[in-house]
Amino acid sequence: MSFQDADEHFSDAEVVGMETAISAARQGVRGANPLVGAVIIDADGTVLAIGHHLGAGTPHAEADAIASLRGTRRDLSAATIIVTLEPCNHRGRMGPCTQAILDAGIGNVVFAVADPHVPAAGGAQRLRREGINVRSGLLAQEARELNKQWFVAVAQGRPFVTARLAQTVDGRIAAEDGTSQWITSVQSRRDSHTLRARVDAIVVGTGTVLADNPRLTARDDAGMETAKQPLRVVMGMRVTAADAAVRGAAGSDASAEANGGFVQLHTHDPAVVLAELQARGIGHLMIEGGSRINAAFLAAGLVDELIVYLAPTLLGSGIPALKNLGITTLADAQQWEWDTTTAAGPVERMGQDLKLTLMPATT
Ligand code: AOF
Ligand code: ZN
Repeated sequence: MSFQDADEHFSDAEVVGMETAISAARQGVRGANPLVGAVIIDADGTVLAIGHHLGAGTPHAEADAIASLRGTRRDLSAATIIVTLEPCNHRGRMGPCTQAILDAGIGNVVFAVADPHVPAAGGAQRLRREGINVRSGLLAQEARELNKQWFVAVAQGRPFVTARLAQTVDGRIAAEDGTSQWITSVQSRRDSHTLRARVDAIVVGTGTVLADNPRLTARDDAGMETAKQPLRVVMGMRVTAADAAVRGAAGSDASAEANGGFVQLHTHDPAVVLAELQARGIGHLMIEGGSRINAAFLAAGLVDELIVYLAPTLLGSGIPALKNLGITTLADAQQWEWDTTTAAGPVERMGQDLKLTLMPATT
């Protein structure tokens, strides 16, 4: 049953409210969760609160907006909460927002697009059942645009996939002799650790394990493991040595180990890796190389976000960021676009480096 109704009427204040909610959503970071914004307006259109979701594991936009009203003890039965996504109806890491809206006594809900994520869906129905006036479809296209790759990943029933490349201007991730520490700046590496702490899992190929022996943990500036750790995944047939760092080095933080963990998947097929990780409840996967794994996911069209740390250096030879994508003529080039949907923008300075964020171009 769909609540998308093209004939729905919205006031000018609601339209402006939704525009504000979309702008607020841009403050967030995409990943397992979409970018979401929420605005609460009074019956006369006065904005009472603005909230946004910062990313998986943090309060949802509705809860953020409602929290900023705490202590005002206002009757909100004539107020409207305007959200860029249907309020969730489940208890995942957060939520359910339907309950937060009911508890706050807000009488009206306007949202842009339905939540296609099955466990979270059904919010509109629940709110209606509880007597709340619910309308949807306002600026639906703009709201969908904000999270278009997230909608693709949810529709395909797989994790959201970020590929991270750290390379020279000429696209090399190591020199001819294999040296690769460090191509990018300390700021880029710090940012990479922030990313590692945010995702649910990181995958590398067996070749990277053999060449670099990475730990794949998220660490702070002092080299200490952060509280939240990703699952460390190695894909490929070759054996990961018993003493490989990725298995979890002796002396590493026990609590971090507990929420991280290690698994090897004996496959070269990205789709198999994603299916396995989806089954394990992974919502956001980051690919950290090497060139063969990067290319395999890209060639399969299974990358939702590309983050490139670009160092102002040249190697001219050495290991390329990507192995063959199977493209032989320009007309077949993969089309990507700069990600202009977030407040951070598609280009950021990371010390001497540039951090570029891209998403697949809409065809
Ligand atoms: C909302 N408001 O701001 C967001 C929603 O793991 P959780 O608890 O954070 O739930 C994640 C799911 O909730 C996500 O997949 C999507 O369906 C929805 N996101 N919902 O009501 C929000 N970020
Ligand atoms: Zn929610």
